[in-house]
Amino acid sequence: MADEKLHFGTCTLCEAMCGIEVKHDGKKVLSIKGDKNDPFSKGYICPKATALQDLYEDPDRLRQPVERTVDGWKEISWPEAFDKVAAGIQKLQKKYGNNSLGIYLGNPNVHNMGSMLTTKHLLTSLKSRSRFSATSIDQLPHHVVCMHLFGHMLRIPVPDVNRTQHMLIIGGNPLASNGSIMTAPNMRQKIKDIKARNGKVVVIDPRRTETAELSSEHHFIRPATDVLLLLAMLNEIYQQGFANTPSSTSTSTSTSTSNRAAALAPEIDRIATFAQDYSAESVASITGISAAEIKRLVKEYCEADSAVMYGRMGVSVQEFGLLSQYLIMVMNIVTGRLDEVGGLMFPNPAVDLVNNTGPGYLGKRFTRVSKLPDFNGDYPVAAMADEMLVAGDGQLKGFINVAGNPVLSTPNGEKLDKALEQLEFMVSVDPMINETSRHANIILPPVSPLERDHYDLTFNGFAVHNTAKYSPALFAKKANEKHDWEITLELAKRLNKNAPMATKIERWLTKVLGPKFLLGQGLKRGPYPQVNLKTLKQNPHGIDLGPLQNMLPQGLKHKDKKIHLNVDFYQADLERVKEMMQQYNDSQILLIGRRHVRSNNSWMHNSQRLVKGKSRCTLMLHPETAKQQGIENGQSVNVTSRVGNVNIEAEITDELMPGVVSIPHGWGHGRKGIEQKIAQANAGVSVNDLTDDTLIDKLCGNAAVNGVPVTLEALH
Ligand SMILES: Nc1nc2c(c(=O)[nH]1)N[C@H]1C(S)=C(S)[C@@H](COP(=O)(O)OP(=O)(O)OC[C@H]3O[C@@H](n4cnc5c(=O)[nH]c(N)nc54)[C@H](O)[C@@H]3O)O[C@H]1N2
Ligand SMILES: Nc1nc2c(c(=O)[nH]1)N[C@H]1C(S)=C(S)[C@@H](COP(=O)(O)OP(=O)(O)OC[C@H]3O[C@@H](n4cnc5c(=O)[nH]c(N)nc54)[C@H](O)[C@@H]3O)O[C@H]1N2
Ligand code: SF4
Ligand SMILES: [Mo]
Repeated sequence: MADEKLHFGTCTLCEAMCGIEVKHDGKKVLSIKGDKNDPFSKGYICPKATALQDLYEDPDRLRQPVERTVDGWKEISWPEAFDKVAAGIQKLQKKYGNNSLGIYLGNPNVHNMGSMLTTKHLLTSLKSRSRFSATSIDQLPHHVVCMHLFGHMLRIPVPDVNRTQHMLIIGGNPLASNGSIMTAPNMRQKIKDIKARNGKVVVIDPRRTETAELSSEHHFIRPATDVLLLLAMLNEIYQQGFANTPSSTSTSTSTSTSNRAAALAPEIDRIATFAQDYSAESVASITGISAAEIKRLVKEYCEADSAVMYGRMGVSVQEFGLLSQYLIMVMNIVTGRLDEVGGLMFPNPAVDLVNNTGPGYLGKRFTRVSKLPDFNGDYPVAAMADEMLVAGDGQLKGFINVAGNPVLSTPNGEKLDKALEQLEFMVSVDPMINETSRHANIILPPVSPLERDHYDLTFNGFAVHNTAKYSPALFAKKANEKHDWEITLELAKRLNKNAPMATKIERWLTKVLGPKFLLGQGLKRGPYPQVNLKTLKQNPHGIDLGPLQNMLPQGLKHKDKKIHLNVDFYQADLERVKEMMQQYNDSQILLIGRRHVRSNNSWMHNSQRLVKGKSRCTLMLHPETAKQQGIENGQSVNVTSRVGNVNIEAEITDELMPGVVSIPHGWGHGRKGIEQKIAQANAGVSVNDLTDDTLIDKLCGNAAVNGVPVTLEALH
């Protein structure tokens, strides 16, 4: 057809950064396919990419601000909405103080170029320390470990999956998630490639996942006991003489002669005794992995030509998430796998956030009620409801929620639901009326992904191959619609009239020129002279910047260019491990989460093409566990935890380890007042009505949503 056109862009839904080729007629999407010429994703997309069209067309998506009134939601104009929001915030802060306004930044912020470049203005203008984000139910441990060791929270190494011979995946399911803190489209092919070059992929997971099925080997692990396995593995590395560190090489049986990373770590010798109390035998029964298997895992990992150990959500969001991620990093270092081809390597993105942001800090301040540490100015989400509900000086009375749905996505969602209901003033910057935004007085809706310019500022920093790609918006937004960055800048302007002149100029320039102006500046400061807005526009499929390169020691951000192992800080947490081991109750049934390739956290369930078919919000459990509990397949089960209970259909499968049950997160659209017809018709229940806001990793405040004790009761 004559008026068919092609547009090239990047899918912003998950971390994989897949290139897309959109056929359109200028107004409507005709088809969405993978862009074969994208040097990074090479044509790969998952089923969610086509749902970008559904987000654009969704009749339930708000196009204009709405205000909650006694007669329901009323559309109001943008100027009126901004006036009311600014007045509401100012009134509240005048009455109760600046910190009485809480702010939550949800995950889609980091997938949105405009938000990434302008949110700082909103945060400054709000003058509140009561900040929260999804980081503290996610990758917080990665940030803390990398801040300590390498000197910056974003200097995070990723598996060099394209070249490794041995990959150990602990608590990650990239076949469903498409990878995380490892931007790597088409992990199915990458795992097949590792196996095809006689390499090995080993998965440690309480569920035999899609990834485990494809891998060379899978081991069930009892949820939230990874720290014990990891300690035993570290101990075994030394016991078997595989530690390849400067002072141990002379006695080591390892064939490698130099370990550049370990040589940069002054405290490396202290690691030799770090895990000495944890033999493979001592952890076998609790973890469910035999001592012989632990020893073999270590031997094969250490003997491989190249190898990488990678831990993700399953390990991060549990009670020992931080110590576990530390142990994973330390093992990569002592075995000589850090900053080596086929090991754990540092990406070198064209816009280098590491050199443009602060290094991060842990525990400058603590939450008022539960005394949990902040990280880089963000308090843990697990503390959010208490800060709203517990009366006293500093109590949160108002809330601004930007691109988040914490009622479904944070622990003890039911409690947060109630907390939001009693606030004096709430604003949501969100395109949907959902479980969280339904509590807002005013909702400010941004446009959908196909209507925005995009350059991935976040995930190029975690990519397993260096590339750069910019795409202008496919469709221009309508006159009455706004971008996230426009909403942010307008609020900042109204709330911070006395900002310094430099801030005012930057806000004004961004408003006039758009965030791509800031992107251009970022590229100019970046490491690749050949990458700028002009060359990116000339290369709509993206520019290939080559495989990951060595970055040590120059990539280290500590002034002394050393790796700071911070042994004392992590060693102190072993007390907690000891206690856990002594009190361990192996008869408890433990709850874990799961992801599905057709779902995306809590917000893609209003797309018919993604939710169609059998309900995926089921309680998975092993036949043995089902039998013990008198539960039959398809039966409704009441699942109860310390904080709540849900009724959910049983799906009996030997994919799960006995004694473990799994419910996916992000469902539970059956609450009143939600306006997403397809999601409501496929409501499911929220696993976060069971997860416990007091179950946290005390070392950093990260939520522990894996390994939650529950009881089951079959309903008749
Ligand atoms: N039990 C359990 N809980 C979990 C997890 C788990 O594994 N188990 N995973 C956790 C993880 S890793 C994460 S990242 C969090 C996610 O939790 P959140 O960060 O709270 O994100 P979502 O629940 O996905 O909600 C995203 C919201 O943003 C809106 N939105 C989408 N795009 C945009 C946009 O461009 N602009 C704006 N303004 N809004 C937008 C959507 O409509 C939706 O309301 O959940 C966490 N919660
Ligand atoms: N399709 C889809 N893709 C997504 C998302 C989505 O919701 N849907 N969300 C995106 C986001 S925000 C993120 S952060 C990433 C997450 O990316 P991943 O971390 O790869 O995602 P999960 O599927 O949560 O993988 C966690 C795995 O840990 C296992 N696990 C649970 N408890 C334990 C435990 O105690 N020990 C061990 N060893 N394993 C355990 C689970 O069974 C699961 O297989 O995915 C991103 N991509
Ligand atoms: S894998 Fe992620 S980035 Fe790629 S198409 Fe699917 S949702 Fe989009
Ligand atoms: Mo996440």
